[in-house]
Amino acid sequence: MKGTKRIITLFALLTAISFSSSAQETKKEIPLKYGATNEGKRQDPAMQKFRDNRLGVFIHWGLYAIPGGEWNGKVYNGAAEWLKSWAKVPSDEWMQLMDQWNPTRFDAKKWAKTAKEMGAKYVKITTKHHEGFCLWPSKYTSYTVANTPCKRDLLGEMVKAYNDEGIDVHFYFSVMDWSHPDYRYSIKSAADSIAFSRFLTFTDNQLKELATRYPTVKDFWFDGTWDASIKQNGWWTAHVEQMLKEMLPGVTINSHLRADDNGKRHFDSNGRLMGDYESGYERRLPDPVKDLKVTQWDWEACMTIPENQWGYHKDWSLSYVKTPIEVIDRIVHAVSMGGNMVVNFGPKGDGDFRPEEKELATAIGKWMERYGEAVYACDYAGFEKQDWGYYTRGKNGEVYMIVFNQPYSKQLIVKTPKGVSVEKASLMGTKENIKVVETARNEYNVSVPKKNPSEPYVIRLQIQTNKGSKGSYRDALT
Ligand code: FHN
Repeated sequence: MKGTKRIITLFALLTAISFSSSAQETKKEIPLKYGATNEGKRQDPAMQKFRDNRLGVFIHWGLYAIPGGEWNGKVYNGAAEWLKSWAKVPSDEWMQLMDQWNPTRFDAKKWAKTAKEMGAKYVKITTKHHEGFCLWPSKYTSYTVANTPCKRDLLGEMVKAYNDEGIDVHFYFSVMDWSHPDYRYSIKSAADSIAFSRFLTFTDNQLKELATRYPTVKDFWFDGTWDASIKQNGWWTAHVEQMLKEMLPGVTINSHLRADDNGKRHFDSNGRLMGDYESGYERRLPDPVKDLKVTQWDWEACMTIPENQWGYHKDWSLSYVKTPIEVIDRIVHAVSMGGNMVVNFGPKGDGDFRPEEKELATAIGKWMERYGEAVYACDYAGFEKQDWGYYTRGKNGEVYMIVFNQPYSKQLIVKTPKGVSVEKASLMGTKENIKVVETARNEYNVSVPKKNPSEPYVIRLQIQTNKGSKGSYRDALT
Protein backbone atom coordinates (compact mmCIF):
# COMPACT_ATOMS: atom_id res chain seq x y z
CA MET A 1 0.00 0.00 0.00
CA LYS A 2 2.83 2.36 1.00
CA GLY A 3 4.64 1.53 -2.27
CA THR A 4 1.53 2.35 -4.32
CA LYS A 5 1.19 5.68 -2.49
CA ARG A 6 4.83 6.50 -3.23
CA ILE A 7 4.36 5.68 -6.94
CA ILE A 8 1.28 7.90 -7.11
CA THR A 9 3.14 10.76 -5.40
CA LEU A 10 6.08 10.35 -7.75
CA PHE A 11 3.75 10.28 -10.74
CA ALA A 12 1.98 13.45 -9.55
CA LEU A 13 5.35 15.14 -9.09
CA LEU A 14 6.55 14.16 -12.56
CA THR A 15 3.28 15.34 -14.11
CA ALA A 16 3.59 18.65 -12.29
CA ILE A 17 7.18 19.06 -13.48
CA SER A 18 6.29 18.20 -17.05
CA PHE A 19 3.30 20.61 -16.95
CA SER A 20 5.33 23.45 -15.54
CA SER A 21 8.16 22.93 -18.03
CA SER A 22 5.68 22.82 -20.93
CA ALA A 23 4.08 26.01 -19.57
CA GLN A 24 7.52 27.59 -19.59
CA GLU A 25 8.11 26.34 -23.12
CA THR A 26 4.88 27.98 -24.39
CA LYS A 27 6.08 31.24 -22.91
CA LYS A 28 9.26 31.08 -24.97
CA GLU A 29 9.48 33.67 -27.72
CA ILE A 30 8.83 32.10 -31.11
CA PRO A 31 11.32 33.41 -33.66
CA LEU A 32 9.40 35.15 -36.47
CA LYS A 33 10.44 36.89 -39.66
CA TYR A 34 6.97 38.24 -40.42
CA GLY A 35 5.52 38.96 -37.00
CA ALA A 36 4.41 42.25 -35.46
CA THR A 37 6.40 45.34 -36.42
CA ASN A 38 5.30 47.76 -33.67
CA GLU A 39 6.19 47.57 -29.99
CA GLY A 40 2.98 48.63 -28.23
CA LYS A 41 0.73 51.47 -29.47
CA ARG A 42 2.17 53.76 -32.13
CA GLN A 43 2.56 57.26 -30.67
CA ASP A 44 3.39 59.31 -33.79
CA PRO A 45 1.12 62.21 -34.91
CA ALA A 46 -0.53 60.22 -37.74
CA MET A 47 -1.56 57.45 -35.37
CA GLN A 48 -2.65 60.00 -32.79
CA LYS A 49 -4.87 61.59 -35.44
CA PHE A 50 -6.33 58.19 -36.37
CA ARG A 51 -7.14 57.63 -32.69
CA ASP A 52 -8.51 61.13 -32.05
CA ASN A 53 -10.88 60.91 -35.02
CA ARG A 54 -12.92 58.20 -33.26
CA LEU A 55 -15.95 58.38 -35.61
CA GLY A 56 -15.86 57.40 -39.27
CA VAL A 57 -18.21 56.42 -42.08
CA PHE A 58 -17.79 53.36 -44.24
CA ILE A 59 -18.89 53.49 -47.87
CA HIS A 60 -19.60 50.17 -49.60
CA TRP A 61 -20.22 51.04 -53.22
CA GLY A 62 -19.73 48.81 -56.21
CA LEU A 63 -21.61 46.99 -58.98
CA TYR A 64 -23.65 45.12 -56.35
CA ALA A 65 -25.47 48.41 -55.68
CA ILE A 66 -27.28 47.99 -59.03
CA PRO A 67 -29.14 44.69 -58.37
CA GLY A 68 -29.47 45.58 -54.65
CA GLY A 69 -29.81 41.97 -53.49
CA GLU A 70 -32.04 40.70 -56.33
CA TRP A 71 -30.95 38.43 -59.18
CA ASN A 72 -33.27 37.06 -61.86
CA GLY A 73 -36.35 37.98 -59.84
CA LYS A 74 -35.14 36.33 -56.63
CA VAL A 75 -34.33 38.46 -53.58
CA TYR A 76 -31.45 37.09 -51.50
CA ASN A 77 -31.42 37.95 -47.79
CA GLY A 78 -27.64 37.68 -47.42
CA ALA A 79 -25.30 40.66 -47.61
CA ALA A 80 -25.99 42.46 -50.91
CA GLU A 81 -22.30 42.87 -51.79
CA TRP A 82 -22.04 39.06 -51.81
CA LEU A 83 -24.94 38.61 -54.27
CA LYS A 84 -22.63 37.33 -57.02
CA SER A 85 -21.73 34.48 -54.70
CA TRP A 86 -25.25 33.78 -53.33
CA ALA A 87 -26.76 33.65 -56.85
CA LYS A 88 -23.70 31.87 -58.30
CA VAL A 89 -23.30 34.42 -61.08
CA PRO A 90 -20.23 33.80 -63.30
CA SER A 91 -17.76 36.70 -63.32
CA ASP A 92 -18.20 37.65 -67.00
CA GLU A 93 -21.99 37.83 -66.52
CA TRP A 94 -21.61 39.83 -63.30
CA MET A 95 -19.24 42.27 -64.98
CA GLN A 96 -21.91 43.05 -67.57
CA LEU A 97 -23.39 45.20 -64.81
CA MET A 98 -20.63 47.63 -65.75
CA ASP A 99 -22.74 48.60 -68.80
CA GLN A 100 -25.36 49.92 -66.37
CA TRP A 101 -22.91 51.75 -64.10
CA ASN A 102 -23.93 55.37 -64.57
CA PRO A 103 -24.58 56.95 -61.16
CA THR A 104 -26.13 60.19 -62.39
CA ARG A 105 -27.08 61.31 -58.86
CA PHE A 106 -23.59 60.85 -57.49
CA ASP A 107 -22.21 64.07 -56.09
CA ALA A 108 -18.98 63.63 -54.12
CA LYS A 109 -19.37 67.06 -52.52
CA LYS A 110 -22.82 66.14 -51.19
CA TRP A 111 -21.52 62.84 -49.82
CA ALA A 112 -18.67 64.62 -48.06
CA LYS A 113 -21.06 67.21 -46.66
CA THR A 114 -23.33 64.48 -45.29
CA ALA A 115 -20.35 62.87 -43.54
CA LYS A 116 -19.23 66.21 -42.15
CA GLU A 117 -22.71 67.01 -40.84
CA MET A 118 -22.84 63.60 -39.21
CA GLY A 119 -19.67 64.46 -37.31
CA ALA A 120 -17.49 61.86 -39.05
CA LYS A 121 -13.80 62.68 -39.06
CA TYR A 122 -12.87 60.05 -41.62
CA VAL A 123 -14.30 57.92 -44.39
CA LYS A 124 -13.40 54.41 -45.46
CA ILE A 125 -14.15 53.86 -49.15
CA THR A 126 -14.32 50.50 -50.91
CA THR A 127 -11.81 51.07 -53.69
CA LYS A 128 -12.40 47.46 -54.77
CA HIS A 129 -14.64 44.91 -53.05
CA HIS A 130 -14.50 41.12 -53.52
CA GLU A 131 -16.21 41.38 -56.94
CA GLY A 132 -13.05 43.05 -58.35
CA PHE A 133 -14.67 46.19 -59.83
CA CYS A 134 -12.47 49.26 -59.24
CA LEU A 135 -13.80 52.73 -58.44
CA TRP A 136 -10.62 54.17 -59.93
CA PRO A 137 -9.32 53.74 -63.50
CA SER A 138 -6.75 51.07 -62.67
CA LYS A 139 -4.45 50.24 -65.55
CA TYR A 140 -4.04 46.67 -64.32
CA THR A 141 -7.57 45.42 -65.07
CA SER A 142 -10.38 46.31 -67.43
CA TYR A 143 -12.96 46.02 -64.63
CA THR A 144 -12.94 49.69 -63.69
CA VAL A 145 -15.08 52.82 -63.79
CA ALA A 146 -13.13 53.89 -66.89
CA ASN A 147 -14.90 51.19 -68.89
CA THR A 148 -18.44 52.07 -67.84
CA PRO A 149 -20.79 54.71 -69.29
CA CYS A 150 -19.76 56.88 -66.33
CA LYS A 151 -16.04 56.90 -67.20
CA ARG A 152 -15.18 59.28 -64.31
CA ASP A 153 -12.57 58.60 -61.64
CA LEU A 154 -15.12 58.34 -58.84
CA LEU A 155 -12.55 57.53 -56.21
CA GLY A 156 -10.52 60.61 -57.14
CA GLU A 157 -13.63 62.80 -56.88
CA MET A 158 -14.39 61.38 -53.45
CA VAL A 159 -10.83 61.82 -52.16
CA LYS A 160 -10.89 65.46 -53.18
CA ALA A 161 -14.37 66.20 -51.86
CA TYR A 162 -13.83 64.55 -48.46
CA ASN A 163 -10.38 66.12 -48.06
CA ASP A 164 -11.88 69.52 -48.91
CA GLU A 165 -14.24 69.05 -45.96
CA GLY A 166 -11.28 68.20 -43.71
CA ILE A 167 -12.21 64.52 -43.60
CA ASP A 168 -9.44 61.90 -43.69
CA VAL A 169 -9.77 59.29 -46.42
CA HIS A 170 -9.05 55.63 -45.73
CA PHE A 171 -9.03 52.99 -48.48
CA TYR A 172 -10.82 49.68 -48.09
CA PHE A 173 -9.16 47.13 -50.37
CA SER A 174 -10.20 43.52 -50.82
CA VAL A 175 -7.26 41.26 -51.58
CA MET A 176 -9.59 38.40 -52.53
CA ASP A 177 -10.67 39.26 -56.07
CA TRP A 178 -13.41 37.12 -57.66
CA SER A 179 -12.72 38.61 -61.08
CA HIS A 180 -9.06 37.65 -61.35
CA PRO A 181 -8.17 34.33 -63.03
CA ASP A 182 -5.00 33.96 -60.94
CA TYR A 183 -6.68 34.28 -57.54
CA ARG A 184 -6.48 31.03 -55.56
CA TYR A 185 -8.28 30.12 -52.32
CA SER A 186 -5.45 27.75 -51.43
CA ILE A 187 -2.22 26.65 -53.02
CA LYS A 188 -2.38 22.96 -53.89
CA SER A 189 0.07 22.64 -56.76
CA ALA A 190 3.08 24.27 -58.43
CA ALA A 191 0.70 25.72 -61.02
CA ASP A 192 -1.38 27.33 -58.24
CA SER A 193 1.75 28.78 -56.77
CA ILE A 194 2.81 30.34 -60.09
CA ALA A 195 -0.67 31.75 -60.74
CA PHE A 196 -0.94 33.13 -57.22
CA SER A 197 2.44 34.80 -57.38
CA ARG A 198 1.22 36.57 -60.57
CA PHE A 199 -1.85 37.61 -58.57
CA LEU A 200 0.28 39.01 -55.75
CA THR A 201 2.26 41.08 -58.26
CA PHE A 202 -1.02 42.38 -59.72
CA THR A 203 -2.17 43.31 -56.21
CA ASP A 204 1.14 45.05 -55.43
CA ASN A 205 0.73 47.04 -58.63
CA GLN A 206 -2.80 48.10 -57.75
CA LEU A 207 -1.74 49.14 -54.26
CA LYS A 208 1.22 51.12 -55.57
CA GLU A 209 -1.12 52.72 -58.10
CA LEU A 210 -3.55 53.77 -55.33
CA ALA A 211 -0.77 55.13 -53.12
CA THR A 212 0.70 57.10 -56.03
CA ARG A 213 -2.52 58.47 -57.51
CA TYR A 214 -4.03 59.45 -54.13
CA PRO A 215 -1.15 60.39 -51.84
CA THR A 216 -3.40 62.02 -49.23
CA VAL A 217 -4.81 58.61 -48.26
CA LYS A 218 -4.28 58.08 -44.56
CA ASP A 219 -5.03 54.40 -44.10
CA PHE A 220 -5.41 51.08 -45.91
CA TRP A 221 -8.08 48.76 -44.54
CA PHE A 222 -7.58 45.32 -45.99
CA ASP A 223 -10.31 42.73 -46.31
CA GLY A 224 -10.72 39.33 -47.99
CA THR A 225 -7.49 38.07 -46.45
CA TRP A 226 -8.76 34.98 -44.68
CA ASP A 227 -8.05 32.37 -47.37
CA ALA A 228 -5.39 29.68 -46.94
CA SER A 229 -3.50 31.08 -49.96
CA ILE A 230 -2.83 34.31 -48.10
CA LYS A 231 -2.13 32.64 -44.77
CA GLN A 232 0.44 30.50 -46.61
CA ASN A 233 2.13 33.72 -47.77
CA GLY A 234 2.59 35.65 -44.54
CA TRP A 235 5.78 37.16 -46.01
CA TRP A 236 3.68 38.97 -48.62
CA THR A 237 1.44 40.61 -46.01
CA ALA A 238 4.54 41.89 -44.17
CA HIS A 239 5.95 43.10 -47.50
CA VAL A 240 2.74 45.04 -48.30
CA GLU A 241 2.77 46.70 -44.89
CA GLN A 242 6.39 47.77 -45.39
CA MET A 243 5.85 48.85 -49.01
CA LEU A 244 2.92 51.12 -48.16
CA LYS A 245 4.67 52.56 -45.12
CA GLU A 246 7.69 53.45 -47.26
CA MET A 247 5.50 55.05 -49.92
CA LEU A 248 3.21 56.90 -47.52
CA PRO A 249 4.95 57.87 -44.28
CA GLY A 250 2.52 57.77 -41.37
CA VAL A 251 -0.04 55.57 -43.15
CA THR A 252 -1.97 53.26 -40.85
CA ILE A 253 -2.81 49.63 -41.67
CA ASN A 254 -5.38 47.33 -40.12
CA SER A 255 -4.61 43.97 -38.57
CA HIS A 256 -6.78 42.18 -41.17
CA LEU A 257 -3.97 42.33 -43.70
CA ARG A 258 -1.47 40.41 -41.70
CA ALA A 259 -0.48 36.80 -41.32
CA ASP A 260 2.80 35.72 -39.77
CA ASP A 261 5.26 32.95 -40.70
CA ASN A 262 2.85 30.37 -39.26
CA GLY A 263 -0.29 31.74 -40.90
CA LYS A 264 -1.53 33.32 -37.65
CA ARG A 265 -3.69 36.34 -38.40
CA HIS A 266 -4.22 39.69 -36.60
CA PHE A 267 -2.01 38.67 -33.63
CA ASP A 268 1.28 36.91 -34.33
CA SER A 269 2.41 33.60 -32.84
CA ASN A 270 3.79 35.52 -29.84
CA GLY A 271 0.45 37.23 -29.27
CA ARG A 272 1.51 40.65 -30.58
CA LEU A 273 -0.82 42.76 -32.69
CA MET A 274 0.19 42.96 -36.36
CA GLY A 275 -0.57 46.11 -38.30
CA ASP A 276 -1.31 49.32 -36.41
CA TYR A 277 -4.76 48.60 -35.02
CA GLU A 278 -7.03 45.64 -34.51
CA SER A 279 -9.89 45.41 -36.98
CA GLY A 280 -11.61 42.18 -35.95
CA TYR A 281 -14.71 43.80 -34.42
CA GLU A 282 -17.19 43.72 -37.30
CA ARG A 283 -20.85 44.10 -36.35
CA ARG A 284 -19.93 43.34 -32.73
CA LEU A 285 -18.13 45.02 -29.88
CA PRO A 286 -15.93 43.86 -27.02
CA ASP A 287 -17.74 43.25 -23.74
CA PRO A 288 -17.26 46.40 -21.60
CA VAL A 289 -16.52 44.33 -18.50
CA LYS A 290 -14.88 41.12 -19.69
CA ASP A 291 -12.83 42.35 -22.65
CA LEU A 292 -10.87 45.24 -21.13
CA LYS A 293 -7.69 43.77 -22.63
CA VAL A 294 -8.56 45.69 -25.83
CA THR A 295 -7.66 48.94 -24.08
CA GLN A 296 -4.01 47.86 -24.41
CA TRP A 297 -3.94 48.34 -28.19
CA ASP A 298 -5.60 50.54 -30.82
CA TRP A 299 -8.67 49.09 -32.44
CA GLU A 300 -11.52 50.04 -34.72
CA ALA A 301 -14.96 48.47 -35.04
CA CYS A 302 -17.28 48.77 -38.01
CA MET A 303 -21.00 48.31 -38.07
CA THR A 304 -23.91 47.94 -40.45
CA ILE A 305 -27.23 49.71 -39.92
CA PRO A 306 -29.36 46.64 -40.76
CA GLU A 307 -28.14 43.40 -39.21
CA ASN A 308 -25.73 42.52 -42.06
CA GLN A 309 -25.96 44.69 -45.17
CA TRP A 310 -22.87 46.61 -46.24
CA GLY A 311 -23.73 47.21 -49.90
CA TYR A 312 -27.10 48.59 -51.01
CA HIS A 313 -29.96 46.11 -50.51
CA LYS A 314 -33.36 47.17 -51.78
CA ASP A 315 -35.29 45.53 -48.94
CA TRP A 316 -34.23 46.52 -45.44
CA SER A 317 -37.38 44.98 -43.98
CA LEU A 318 -35.68 41.56 -44.11
CA SER A 319 -33.67 42.19 -40.97
CA TYR A 320 -33.61 44.43 -37.91
CA VAL A 321 -32.56 48.02 -38.62
CA LYS A 322 -30.82 49.89 -35.79
CA THR A 323 -32.28 53.15 -34.51
CA PRO A 324 -30.09 56.29 -34.25
CA ILE A 325 -29.84 55.89 -30.46
CA GLU A 326 -28.70 52.29 -30.88
CA VAL A 327 -26.03 53.46 -33.31
CA ILE A 328 -24.91 56.27 -30.97
CA ASP A 329 -24.77 53.72 -28.15
CA ARG A 330 -22.35 51.62 -30.21
CA ILE A 331 -20.18 54.63 -31.09
CA VAL A 332 -19.86 55.55 -27.41
CA HIS A 333 -19.38 51.92 -26.37
CA ALA A 334 -16.36 51.67 -28.73
CA VAL A 335 -14.79 54.93 -27.54
CA SER A 336 -15.34 54.01 -23.88
CA MET A 337 -13.02 51.06 -24.49
CA GLY A 338 -10.42 53.01 -26.44
CA GLY A 339 -11.68 52.13 -29.93
CA ASN A 340 -12.95 53.88 -33.05
CA MET A 341 -16.32 53.25 -34.68
CA VAL A 342 -17.10 53.27 -38.40
CA VAL A 343 -20.78 53.37 -39.38
CA ASN A 344 -21.54 51.85 -42.77
CA PHE A 345 -23.51 53.37 -45.64
CA GLY A 346 -24.39 51.53 -48.86
CA PRO A 347 -25.30 54.09 -51.54
CA LYS A 348 -27.64 53.10 -54.36
CA GLY A 349 -26.50 52.39 -57.91
CA ASP A 350 -27.66 55.87 -58.97
CA GLY A 351 -25.28 57.47 -56.44
CA ASP A 352 -27.85 58.63 -53.89
CA PHE A 353 -28.28 57.46 -50.31
CA ARG A 354 -31.52 55.86 -49.18
CA PRO A 355 -33.70 58.15 -46.98
CA GLU A 356 -33.16 56.01 -43.85
CA GLU A 357 -29.40 56.55 -44.12
CA LYS A 358 -29.79 60.29 -44.58
CA GLU A 359 -32.06 60.50 -41.52
CA LEU A 360 -29.62 58.47 -39.46
CA ALA A 361 -26.69 60.69 -40.49
CA THR A 362 -28.67 63.77 -39.48
CA ALA A 363 -29.65 62.31 -36.10
CA ILE A 364 -26.09 61.25 -35.27
CA GLY A 365 -24.80 64.66 -36.38
CA LYS A 366 -27.23 66.47 -34.12
CA TRP A 367 -26.14 64.40 -31.12
CA MET A 368 -22.44 64.67 -31.93
CA GLU A 369 -22.66 68.41 -32.28
CA ARG A 370 -23.92 68.68 -28.71
CA TYR A 371 -21.96 65.89 -27.04
CA GLY A 372 -18.99 65.21 -29.36
CA GLU A 373 -16.61 66.51 -26.69
CA ALA A 374 -17.16 63.19 -24.90
CA VAL A 375 -16.27 61.20 -28.03
CA TYR A 376 -13.52 62.86 -30.13
CA ALA A 377 -10.00 62.37 -28.80
CA CYS A 378 -11.45 60.51 -25.81
CA ASP A 379 -10.32 57.24 -24.39
CA TYR A 380 -10.95 54.53 -21.82
CA ALA A 381 -11.53 56.20 -18.42
CA GLY A 382 -10.50 53.35 -16.13
CA PHE A 383 -13.75 53.54 -14.08
CA GLU A 384 -15.86 50.46 -13.30
CA LYS A 385 -18.72 50.12 -15.81
CA GLN A 386 -22.20 51.01 -14.49
CA ASP A 387 -25.62 50.12 -15.89
CA TRP A 388 -26.58 53.69 -16.78
CA GLY A 389 -24.09 53.88 -19.68
CA TYR A 390 -20.43 54.51 -20.39
CA TYR A 391 -17.48 56.60 -19.25
CA THR A 392 -14.90 58.23 -21.48
CA ARG A 393 -11.88 60.30 -20.56
CA GLY A 394 -10.81 63.49 -22.30
CA LYS A 395 -7.26 64.62 -23.03
CA ASN A 396 -7.13 66.84 -19.92
CA GLY A 397 -8.20 64.06 -17.59
CA GLU A 398 -11.87 65.06 -17.36
CA VAL A 399 -14.24 62.11 -17.16
CA TYR A 400 -17.53 61.99 -19.04
CA MET A 401 -20.58 59.96 -18.08
CA ILE A 402 -22.65 59.23 -21.17
CA VAL A 403 -26.04 58.24 -19.82
CA PHE A 404 -28.25 55.95 -21.91
CA ASN A 405 -30.41 54.44 -19.14
CA GLN A 406 -32.19 56.83 -16.80
CA PRO A 407 -32.60 55.22 -13.32
CA TYR A 408 -35.86 55.40 -11.28
CA SER A 409 -33.74 56.24 -8.21
CA LYS A 410 -32.64 59.44 -10.01
CA GLN A 411 -29.13 58.63 -8.82
CA LEU A 412 -26.30 57.57 -11.08
CA ILE A 413 -23.80 55.48 -9.18
CA VAL A 414 -20.16 56.28 -9.78
CA LYS A 415 -17.39 54.10 -8.35
CA THR A 416 -13.98 55.69 -8.62
CA PRO A 417 -10.63 53.95 -8.67
CA LYS A 418 -8.56 54.13 -5.47
CA GLY A 419 -7.26 57.64 -4.78
CA VAL A 420 -9.67 59.30 -7.21
CA SER A 421 -12.43 61.62 -6.02
CA VAL A 422 -15.28 63.34 -7.81
CA GLU A 423 -15.21 67.06 -7.10
CA LYS A 424 -17.92 68.51 -9.29
CA ALA A 425 -20.34 67.55 -12.04
CA SER A 426 -22.12 69.51 -14.76
CA LEU A 427 -24.50 68.75 -17.58
CA MET A 428 -22.87 69.15 -20.98
CA GLY A 429 -24.43 71.72 -23.27
CA THR A 430 -25.98 73.63 -20.31
CA LYS A 431 -24.88 75.65 -17.29
CA GLU A 432 -26.53 73.19 -14.89
CA ASN A 433 -24.42 71.92 -12.03
CA ILE A 434 -25.22 68.40 -10.95
CA LYS A 435 -25.37 67.33 -7.30
CA VAL A 436 -22.71 64.84 -6.20
CA VAL A 437 -22.89 63.01 -2.86
CA GLU A 438 -20.20 60.71 -1.56
CA THR A 439 -22.01 57.60 -0.30
CA ALA A 440 -19.18 55.25 0.61
CA ARG A 441 -15.47 54.87 0.05
CA ASN A 442 -14.85 55.66 -3.62
CA GLU A 443 -18.60 55.69 -4.31
CA TYR A 444 -20.79 58.61 -5.28
CA ASN A 445 -24.37 59.35 -6.18
CA VAL A 446 -24.52 61.73 -9.10
CA SER A 447 -28.02 63.15 -9.51
CA VAL A 448 -29.79 63.02 -12.85
CA PRO A 449 -30.45 66.44 -14.45
CA LYS A 450 -33.38 68.47 -13.08
CA LYS A 451 -35.27 68.16 -16.33
CA ASN A 452 -35.11 64.72 -17.90
CA PRO A 453 -33.29 65.16 -21.25
CA SER A 454 -35.17 63.35 -23.99
CA GLU A 455 -31.95 61.82 -25.34
CA PRO A 456 -28.78 60.20 -24.08
CA TYR A 457 -26.87 62.97 -22.30
CA VAL A 458 -23.42 63.67 -20.92
CA ILE A 459 -22.33 64.67 -17.43
CA ARG A 460 -18.85 66.11 -17.17
CA LEU A 461 -17.04 65.10 -13.99
CA GLN A 462 -14.27 67.10 -12.49
CA ILE A 463 -12.10 64.59 -10.72
CA GLN A 464 -9.04 64.72 -8.56
CA THR A 465 -6.39 62.06 -8.27
CA ASN A 466 -4.22 61.28 -5.25
CA LYS A 467 -7.03 62.34 -2.98
CA GLY A 468 -9.60 59.61 -2.45
CA SER A 469 -12.69 59.70 -0.23
CA LYS A 470 -13.25 62.33 2.43
CA GLY A 471 -15.17 60.21 4.94
CA SER A 472 -13.68 57.54 7.22
CA TYR A 473 -15.00 54.21 6.12
CA ARG A 474 -14.67 50.77 7.56
CA ASP A 475 -15.20 47.64 5.52
CA ALA A 476 -17.75 45.18 6.90
CA LEU A 477 -16.32 42.31 8.91
CA THR A 478 -17.86 39.25 7.33
O1 FHN B 1 -17.00 40.12 -46.78
C1 FHN B 1 -16.83 41.42 -46.32
C2 FHN B 1 -18.14 42.17 -46.22
O2 FHN B 1 -18.76 42.18 -47.45
C3 FHN B 1 -17.85 43.58 -45.76
O3 FHN B 1 -17.05 44.26 -46.69
C4 FHN B 1 -17.17 43.56 -44.43
C5 FHN B 1 -16.79 44.93 -43.92
O4 FHN B 1 -16.10 44.84 -42.77
N1 FHN B 1 -15.93 42.74 -44.49
C6 FHN B 1 -16.11 41.38 -45.01
C7 FHN B 1 -16.70 40.47 -44.03
O5 FHN B 1 -15.88 40.26 -42.98
